[in-house]
Order: sequence, then structure tokens, then C-alpha cells
Amino acid sequence: MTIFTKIINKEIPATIVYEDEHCLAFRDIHPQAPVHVLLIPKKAIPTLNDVSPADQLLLGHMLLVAPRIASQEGIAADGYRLVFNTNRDAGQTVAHIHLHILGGRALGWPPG
Ligand code: DGP
Repeated sequence: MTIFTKIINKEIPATIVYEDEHCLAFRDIHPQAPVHVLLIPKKAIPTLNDVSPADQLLLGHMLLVAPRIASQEGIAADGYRLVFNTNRDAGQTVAHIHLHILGGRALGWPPG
């Protein structure tokens, strides 16, 4: 079990900005931008490499929810970035897939 399962189960606190039956979004504890929200499925999937066709609706749902959160956070028009870090080279530190929603400033490219 990861720390994100504990957040889903409300065993540890987080600043939740969105929740439905399939997913949860909360503010990143180490924000890298003025808006930095993590959107996670309630289903515990370790990495994007572990998704299966059965997860198609869930992942599509997350991509529909993310812009709604961006709009709610006031960054939709100016712009934002969605990131799934996967495994070591991308710096994934929590083995429960999470979609970073980053915005509120001009974001550099390419990533470091
Ligand atoms: P990643 O490096 O892609 O695995 O991102 C994991 C993110 O999760 C990282 O930006 C920090 C955040 N994080 C880790 N533990 C907690 C926590 O307990 N609460 C919250 N709100 N965020 C966390």
C-alpha cells in the first residue's frame, strides 16, 4: 500500500480539490508551480506500464477530469501541463499512478 492509498482512505490528510467515485485530486505536498495538483485513480495501479485494457474508461475519465480541475484552479485558459512520471528515469517516487497538473506560471521545455 502506498501513501496515496492512505490519502484515498482519508487515513492521512491532504488538501482535496476534487473527488468522484473513480478518482481523487489533491495538492502536491512539494509544489513545483503555483498550481500543482495530483490526480489519482482510486484503483491502485503502480505505474503506467501496468495499465490494462480494462483501465481504458478510467484513464479516459481522468483525462476528462483534469481540464475541469485546471478550469477550477483558474489555469485552463493560460495553460497547464499534465505529466505521468513513470519509473526511475522520470523520477517516479510513489508507486500509484498520478497525473501531475501543473500551471500558474510559464513552464520550461524540455523538462530537466
Ligand atoms: P512523482 O515524483 O511523479 O512520483 O511525484 C510524486 C509526488 O507526490 C511528489 O511531487 C510529491 C507528492 N507527494 C508525496 N507524498 C505526498 C503526500 O503525502 N501528500 C501529498 N499531498 N503529496 C505527496
